[in-house]
Amino acid sequence: TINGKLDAATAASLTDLATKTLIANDLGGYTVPTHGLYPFQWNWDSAITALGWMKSDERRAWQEIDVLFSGQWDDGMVPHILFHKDSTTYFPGPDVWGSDKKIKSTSISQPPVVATVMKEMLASAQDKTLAEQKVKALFSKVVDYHLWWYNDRDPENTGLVVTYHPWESGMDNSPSWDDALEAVPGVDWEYTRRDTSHVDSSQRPHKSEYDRFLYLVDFFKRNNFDSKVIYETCPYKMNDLGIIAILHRATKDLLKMGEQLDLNDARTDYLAQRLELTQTAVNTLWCEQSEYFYCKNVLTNSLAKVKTSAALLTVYAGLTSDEQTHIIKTATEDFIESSKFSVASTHPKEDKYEPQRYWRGPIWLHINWMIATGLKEAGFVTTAEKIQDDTRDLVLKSGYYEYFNPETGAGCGGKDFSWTAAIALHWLL
Ligand code: 2M8
Repeated sequence: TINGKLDAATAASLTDLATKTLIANDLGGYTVPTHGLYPFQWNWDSAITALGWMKSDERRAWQEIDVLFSGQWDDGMVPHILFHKDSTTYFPGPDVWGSDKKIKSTSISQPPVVATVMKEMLASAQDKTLAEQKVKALFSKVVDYHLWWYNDRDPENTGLVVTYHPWESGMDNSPSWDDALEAVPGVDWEYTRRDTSHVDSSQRPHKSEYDRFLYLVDFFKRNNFDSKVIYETCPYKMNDLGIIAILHRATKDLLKMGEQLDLNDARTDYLAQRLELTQTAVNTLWCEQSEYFYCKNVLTNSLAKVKTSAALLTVYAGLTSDEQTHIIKTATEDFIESSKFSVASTHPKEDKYEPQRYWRGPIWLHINWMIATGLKEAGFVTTAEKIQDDTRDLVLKSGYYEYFNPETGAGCGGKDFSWTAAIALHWLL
């Protein structure tokens, strides 16, 4: 790159490739993350992917969100996977999850970035009439979704929602979950994974983790997806900084969209109260000694003291005090300086850092976009631009892979990946 910018011909060919990647992954109204490895609609992938569609087809971008909400449960939950069509290339499929909804789905959600994405789509839309019409039609569904997070996952008004599954965090095998997962039994039945037939097993979670992931899936089914019972008895309950930060930011963005289009109702006042609770409660995840935010195992009331990039999202969420903002900015720079490419998902100096094993080290472009967005808004433009330049270099070097090795910049996991292409279109090109 020249001064971090691409020459016009390179930018045009990368734009073309990214657009073609989305088209190739389009199954008619929803986009799979990549064929084979992930053959369904994933919640936060879809939201991020809509940002990419905005560059070539605004109607198709809004349709992505419409189709995502077509799978919303009556209680407001938007599932983490919608199994629109059968596929044999992924495990665990709809039968293992066992939910009985009109559109088959999983029974957990994923980081709720969708309202933030919609706000960006509204702001950047060429077709404002379409955008406003879509936001108006979707608004109460998104409010329902956010209310579900706060009421279902924080019924005691602690200010911090809980998550019941590492797959819900989207950061599947982050070292933040290691201790909490140890207390979860493994399943005692045989199963065949599909992920390791698409991707080298050295880049995927271990069997010991899958055994526990599946135990939890089974646990939800055995308890008939009963929110109250699961809240009281789930053997895995975490305060995940990723979900908490993304939800907080998205709730603020939702309220701003509502104000902008005059869509406020009494329920938005309630969401504003929830924001205040989180703003205070997040400090229970702050460790004074190490000057860092950590996820918390709610069942043992202990912080998972491993430095991951999820904590860097607190600035993007606007959850930090002025002092904490500076500390997290410095911590982000430390992440950046500790590997050739940034931002590693686990700090490279951590014992548990593994540069190519999924969420234990590799770089994910949508996380980079969120971290950099937060820093830029907080006035740290140089650091934000450094992240953006690194991200561009990764795409230039390796293309639209699922995630990237922070030491070598090599692409890992699935190829021709939707959210990677979408972030390039939205932010890099
Ligand atoms: C990964 O998670 C799925 C389960 O949801 C899997 O490994 O099978 C995660 O990276 C998650 O964040 C992502 O949404 C999904 C599809 O890209 O893949």
